[in-house]
Parts: sequence; structure tokens; C-alpha cells
Amino acid sequence: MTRRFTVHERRPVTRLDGIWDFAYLGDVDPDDVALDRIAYDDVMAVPGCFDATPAYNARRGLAAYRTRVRVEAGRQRLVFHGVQHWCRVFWNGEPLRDHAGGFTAFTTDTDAEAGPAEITVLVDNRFGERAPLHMEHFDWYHYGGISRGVELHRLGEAWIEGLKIDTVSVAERRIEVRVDYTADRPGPAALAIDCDGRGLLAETVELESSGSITRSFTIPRLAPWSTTDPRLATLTVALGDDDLRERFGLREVATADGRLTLNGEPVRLLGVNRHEAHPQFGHSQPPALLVADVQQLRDLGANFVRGSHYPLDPLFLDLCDEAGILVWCESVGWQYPVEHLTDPVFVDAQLAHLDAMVAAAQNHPSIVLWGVLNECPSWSADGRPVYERLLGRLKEIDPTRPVTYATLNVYEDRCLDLADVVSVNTYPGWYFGDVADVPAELDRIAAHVDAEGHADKPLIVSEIGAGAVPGWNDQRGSLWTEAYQAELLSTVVDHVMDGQDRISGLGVWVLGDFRTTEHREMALKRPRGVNDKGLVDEYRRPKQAFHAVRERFRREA
Ligand code: ADA
Repeated sequence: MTRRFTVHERRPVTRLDGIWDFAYLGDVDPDDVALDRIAYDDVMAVPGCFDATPAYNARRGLAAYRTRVRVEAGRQRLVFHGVQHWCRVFWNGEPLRDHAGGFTAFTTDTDAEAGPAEITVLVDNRFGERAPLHMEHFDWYHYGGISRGVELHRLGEAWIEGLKIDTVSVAERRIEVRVDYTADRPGPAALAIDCDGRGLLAETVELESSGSITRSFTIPRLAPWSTTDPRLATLTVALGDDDLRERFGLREVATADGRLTLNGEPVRLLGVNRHEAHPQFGHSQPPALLVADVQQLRDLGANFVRGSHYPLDPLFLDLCDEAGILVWCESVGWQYPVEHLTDPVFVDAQLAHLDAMVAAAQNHPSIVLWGVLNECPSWSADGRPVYERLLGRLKEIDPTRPVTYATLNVYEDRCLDLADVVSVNTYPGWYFGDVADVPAELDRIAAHVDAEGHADKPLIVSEIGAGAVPGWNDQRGSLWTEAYQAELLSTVVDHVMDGQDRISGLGVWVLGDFRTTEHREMALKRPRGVNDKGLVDEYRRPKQAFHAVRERFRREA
């Protein structure tokens, strides 16, 4: 897994990325697969999405991946940073665990004997009971495969499970550090914490079989992180033979007087939504692509990106930390129907997914908002308890960040009180009305939110946009032309930036074009089978709207 810093120096880590043996098994039940009978007749890149490759494009079914590794005796931990969307992991033919979800990391441990070991992963990209978080009607193509990196960690007698670094006070340069650990043999262990060469702590702690150690530190010359001066610091924890490193930024996020604040200063969010998709790589994001996307965000003059509609690649978040781009990080979802939303299996899967999302991303200073349930039934009485539960869970595991969700219909929403930030998806000039109606509709939304008693909460237009077939134009500037999209988004940005002062955040829908689902109802509404509301096309070539939005966003810079 490519990151911008070395996560472990003491713990032996083997990257298993590369070319694995591969067999596409098709419409087969994973319970019926005899591993020793699989004929590996092909190879596949890991990370990679098999259904984005020419040979298996658009196939839905079961696939088998296999690799071999030599290990020393002892506890081994396999770390998968993302598998789409269901998988079963085997070690020398023995099943270790199943995982459903994609977009979040999971681990599985085994006590190995010294020698060669064979790792097999059955990967399923079909929809159904095994993958309760994924549904075919979502407006994006659900690529399948081992889409993010894989590592093998060798663990000793005690190891660090996670590290949480919170800013307590920017003014006092104060942070709180929580180290979660597991110990095979409880007893004394050396704990040392260092921040960029400043030794913060060295002591002996008494470990139980698992637990957390929390300490606070004042670091006098630690520079704060901001969008204009994104200073990062690196914290290293050593516990016994193990270690873990994380980067963080000293910064406070809050809401006050209808604005999001960063280190006490109101900040206006100007940016885009972004899908992690590419015609050739699917949901796998090669580092070169992530660097290019962040370059494009900076060029656009954006200070904000919403990770629609699932947790983003950790390297992308590293790059946003460095670029000072503020991120809305949300759990996977798209217009789940009420029946799905209220199914206990789904709720449990979402809760586990939220925990994994936060654990992986909580130390990124760029993340200023957690989100859930894009455009789900927040208007229904049955939907409300689920919003309460999921937003409540986010607050519980990370009280330092505001929470939100993007509503599809703000006028009938019943959950606005549960969010710290009100976020509204709206498509005037596209799904209803005309370009000329845009300013009045945005004002109407703002007036409604205030009338409902939420005038103190920041208001974000979390999605707005228009389709444009790349390169398409006509004499009239009709729907689907680049000219129409540019005109609509110019009107939106002008109004948000200069025409009013209630809306303090804008997420243009969307940075890049992306392939939509194979579900017919949706595919028939998307020329080329692509959601083409991108400012750039799926190969990141700018459309007219990119230049129009860029010119406006850059006025703020
Ligand atoms: C919704 C949804 C997006 C996308 C968009 C569109 O607002 O949240 O994911 O589907 O509509 O293009 O229609």
C-alpha cells in the first residue's frame, strides 16, 4: 500500500502487491469451490479490478486469486486495504475469514509454521445477501477485485492495533494520543512516543491482554495545520518490539454561526465531489492517477472535496493532507430503500463499515466532515432511527468532527436536527427548472433550512450539476452540451460566491465522468453508460465547465 510515510519500521511488513495467479470461476457458490481443483489459467494485478480489464470486463461472478510467500514461524497478519465486494481468505487451504464491504481495510491473523505459504482469496463482485452494502441500482459501476494493496505483517508478543491522535487545543499546542494494543502475554513493556525527533515519552507500561493507553502532550513549537499552510507532523509509537507511525496536523474543526470553522476561523468550502473510478483501473487508483487528480483539484482552485460515496484511498487522503484540501469522508451508500435501511443485517454491516472507515482515516487533518447514507430516506419516519444510529456512532467514536449526510429532498427531510452541517443535493437547471431558476432555488433552500430552525448550522450544497457529453456542442447550447454545463455551473458558482451569504459550502457534481451501473433504468439515462456530469471526462480531460469553475474558484485564492 503506497503511503507518504513509512508506517512500520520495526514490524516486518511484506508487500504482496504484484501479479497474482487468477481464475475467473463465474456463477459459482463460494461454498462449493474445491480450492485444489481451481485451474489458474490467468494472472491479475493486485491491486486491480478484474472486471475493468479487457478479458473480464463487466463480468459478475466469483474469481480466485492466489499468491505464495515464505514466512518465519509465528503470528502472521494479512492486511487487505480493500476487496470489492465480498471475499473469503485462505491460508494454505484453510479458510481464515470472510469480509463484505470493499473500500475499507480488514485483517486476518494466523499462527504459521516456517516455510512456504499459499494465500488464496475468493472474490465475489455479485450483488445479493453476501454484500449487504452494495446494490445494483447505485449510480456507479461496482468494480470487483482486490482493489487496494495487500500486506503480510509479522507480529511479535504484543502489537499496536491502532493509533488515534486528537488535537485538544491549537492555542496550547496540545494533543491527545491513544494507543490500542493486543498482547499475547500480558506484562511489562517499553512504550516510547516521539514526534518528529522530539521524544515525548519513554516509560514502562503494564500490558493486559488488550487495551488502550492514552496520554496528552504539549508540543510548544508544533505549527498548526491549515488550508493555506498545511503543516504536518509525524508521531512514532514504539511498544515492545512493535511500532506504528501516523501523520497528523494540529487543527480544530467546529461549527459556529452557520459556518464551518478551522482553527476558529470561518472557512468557505469550494470544491467538487469525486468518485474513485477509471475506465481501465476501476476502483483501483494507481498513485500516478491520485497525484494527477490532486493536481487537478489544486489547479481548479478547490479547497474541498467530497468522497462520494464511499471511503477514499488512504494515499489520496495523504495527498489532500499535504495540499491543504478539506475532505468530506462518507460511508458507502446511495438511495438505499427504506426496507434495506431498516434491515438489522444492513445496519450492523454499516456500523462495522463506519468503524473501519474512521479507524483508517481519523488522523488525516484534511478530513473535516464525516458523512453517511447519501440520498437515503431521511424523509421517512422509518429511516430516522437509522440516521440516529449511524450519526450517533460517528459522534461516539470521533467526537472531534462534525457529521452530516447529503439529503435528496430537503423540503421533506426529518433528520436535519441530527446533523451538525446541513447538506443538500439539488439539480435545478437539470432535473427540474432552467438555468435562470438556479439562484432562486438556492435561496429557497436556504430560507427553508432557516425556517426549520437550523439557521445556526452551516449549509452546504453538496451536489449540483449538469450532464455534458465530452466534446459535444451545438448552436443552441442544449442539454448535454459542454456549453450548457458551463453556463449552469457558472451561474451556480457566481450565486454561491457573490449572490448570497447563507450557503457556505459547494460540492460541484462531479470532478470526473465515471461509468454508471449496468442497471438498465439508470444506464438508459446516461449517454455512453457514463455519468457525464464531470468537469473533466473519465480520462481527466477538461470540459468547458472546468475552465468556467476554475476562473471563479481561483478568485477566492
Ligand atoms: C444524485 C447522487 C449522485 C448522482 C447524481 C446524478 O444526486 O447523489 O451520486 O447519481 O444524483 O448524476 O444524478
